[in-house]
Amino acid sequence: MIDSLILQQGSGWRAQAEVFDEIFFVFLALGTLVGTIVVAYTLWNVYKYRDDGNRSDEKFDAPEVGELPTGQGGPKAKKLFLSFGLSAIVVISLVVYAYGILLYVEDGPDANGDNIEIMVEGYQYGWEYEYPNGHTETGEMIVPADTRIDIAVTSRDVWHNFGSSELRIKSDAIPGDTNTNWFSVSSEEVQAQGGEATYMVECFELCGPGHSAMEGQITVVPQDEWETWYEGTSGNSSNVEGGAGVDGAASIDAAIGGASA
Ligand SMILES: [Cu+2]
Repeated sequence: MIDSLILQQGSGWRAQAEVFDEIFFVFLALGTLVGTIVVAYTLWNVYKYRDDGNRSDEKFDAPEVGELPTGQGGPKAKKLFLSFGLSAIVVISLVVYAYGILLYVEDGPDANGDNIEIMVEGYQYGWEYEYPNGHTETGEMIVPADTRIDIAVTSRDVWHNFGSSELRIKSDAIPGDTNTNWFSVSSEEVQAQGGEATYMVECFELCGPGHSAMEGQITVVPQDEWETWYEGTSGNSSNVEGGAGVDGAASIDAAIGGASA
């Protein structure tokens, strides 16, 4: 069963968390490398040009205030252009790399129409999710693994911000406006978390006295389990306590009661 899940489309997709972790690592590694070189070169020059008591002022061609150290094409100019050139190469490479990878985050993986669209509505103080069949859940969003989940985030009262730190997703929830985002959790990850992957949802926009308690949860279950649960949701039934009748759904419904309290 696990093998068939791994072969599902989507298991090869990169999660936003993976992409952002890679960008973070690349910037950290490059920053450390450049920083080490710059500090080492500085220290080497401090040592090389130290005052050892044998100064010869006649040979020293110091730049004056307001003067660019061109050195009339001498070694000073070479160092200046080498330093600018290397910096430009590093910065431009990082811009091109980060922009390319962020385009993937923007568009998301190609789901061939098999994605699931969920409306997320923030309110003081909680989250309500509406599924394509009209079913609504409060507090806990239950989604299948290996599936691209598209969320359309809005608010019914004041400004909120729907986000999950672990999934690295975050969208403004603004009344009268809709912001879209996506996420996908692989079945390997669901298996690794014991058959049900959970991610904390928080409000990231100060929205009133209950803001700090405005939490929710994203629960990712295997696809077949999710389909059984979803078939049991009859369109407009809202927050049926323990009514889904699936093994996984019993704990799911119990959690809803706790999260929306
Ligand atoms: Cu809020």
